[in-house]
Amino acid sequence: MKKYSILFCIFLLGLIVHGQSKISKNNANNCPQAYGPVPTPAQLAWQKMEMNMFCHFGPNTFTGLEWGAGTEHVDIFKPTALDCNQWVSVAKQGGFAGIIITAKHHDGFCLWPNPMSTHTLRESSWRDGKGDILLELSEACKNGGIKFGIYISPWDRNAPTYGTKAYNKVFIKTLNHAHSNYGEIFEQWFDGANGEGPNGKKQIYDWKKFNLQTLKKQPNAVIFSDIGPGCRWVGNEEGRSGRTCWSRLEVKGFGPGLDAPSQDTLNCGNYNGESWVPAETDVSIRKGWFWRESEHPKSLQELLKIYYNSVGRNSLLLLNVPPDTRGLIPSEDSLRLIEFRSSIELIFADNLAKKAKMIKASNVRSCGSTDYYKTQNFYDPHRMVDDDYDTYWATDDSVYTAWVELQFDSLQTFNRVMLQEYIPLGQRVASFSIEIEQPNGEWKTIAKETTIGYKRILLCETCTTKKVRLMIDKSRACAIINYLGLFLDEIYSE
Ligand code: FUL
Repeated sequence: MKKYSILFCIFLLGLIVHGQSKISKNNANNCPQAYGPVPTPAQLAWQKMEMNMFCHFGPNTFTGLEWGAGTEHVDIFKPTALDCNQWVSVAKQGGFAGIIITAKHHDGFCLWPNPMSTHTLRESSWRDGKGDILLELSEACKNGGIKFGIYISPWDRNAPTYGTKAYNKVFIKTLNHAHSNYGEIFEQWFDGANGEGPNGKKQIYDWKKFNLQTLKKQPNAVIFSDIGPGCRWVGNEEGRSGRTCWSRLEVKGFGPGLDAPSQDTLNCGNYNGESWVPAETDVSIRKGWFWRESEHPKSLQELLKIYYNSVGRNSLLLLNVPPDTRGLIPSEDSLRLIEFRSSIELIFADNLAKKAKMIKASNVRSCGSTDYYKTQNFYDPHRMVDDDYDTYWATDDSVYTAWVELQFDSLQTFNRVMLQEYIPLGQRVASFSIEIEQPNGEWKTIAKETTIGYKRILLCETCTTKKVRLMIDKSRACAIINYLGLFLDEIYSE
């Protein structure tokens, strides 16, 4: 009996030791654990796209209206030289990773032969009713190696069933059709707008079913609405994300449209939001969303400001570039986009932080394993200046306040600081600042901000120094920073 008890004890001990070695093997590098809500793989891939192009195109392109009435004759839509490959080539030259097209705007006109509507390209005389812009654009995107997304307005001023329960079914079938025939859709855009007014038709949208239907056919689609679930409206159409911008949002009790949180909340997110719903900044390159002969693209300076206020503030930029009545993007817009892209490339070509002869930190997370990067710690602050997204400087679990100091051999001149938090593990930093050493040896704070998130670009005075510090003044869990850049922008001036 005693012999069996001893054997049993040895067996139990074996199980425990085996379990422990498994745990330490799984976390040999003492990886930080996720904090709060985190992005799904689709949301992360979406955030990394950084800039996408929006194309508002439809009857309004021909009438000059912003909101069509839904009574426009189908033959009004008659592009003379449509070429979706041209849109894709403009998008690529402008540095956009995807295109989102208004497949159906508020006037209800469908840019594809939607079987649920009689107000589509099929009923028009354009190309003898055989036209399908979703098909042409999705193929052009595929061939050009960029992603394809669609905007479908729930508000429909043409659908006879709008304002009745039956409309939700029509809308779900509309989604089903658009999501089944054009390959992978990276983003589904649900506009919350409804201009029916007090005496207009009232539609109670079944958002839950709209989302479920979308994910049924397009499981990787990021769903945009005022409150997500994939990404949220930034709260304005001026191209401005909040200076404080959490990717977290409190969605319980809220809905898109009239039930949305305040525009300020959408702009900044919620400190304690239970869901990961990052901000998307939608803004037009021209005054209106649809092309009009009388309007022209924004200046390079205006576009750079939008870039800094969106991509530079933890938001994705969705820039609307509307095709004209030919079905082409005018050359004044495409030339502006080429300037825009090359300016961004020039500004961020040379990360001065890489030249630092020493980068030291007040705390570096301890790492059990030495075999990965051989001599250096896995979480060493140098990880912030390598080009690997998945390596980072991290502090120990109990450390919420820390600093990193870069020391250079020679004086460096910069006026932009770029930072990235490793968001696959959540958003943590709530307050940080940048300091430089002055010629008299004293330190000076040149920026004091709150959130970082996926990407933060600070615009500061032009500084020349040999020492720069990033101060994490408050992190909500151990700090995890995967990028630090110092740049000199000689193009944009505020
Ligand atoms: C708004 C719409 O009403 C505008 O026409 C435009 O489509 C913009 C992107 O969203 O809510």
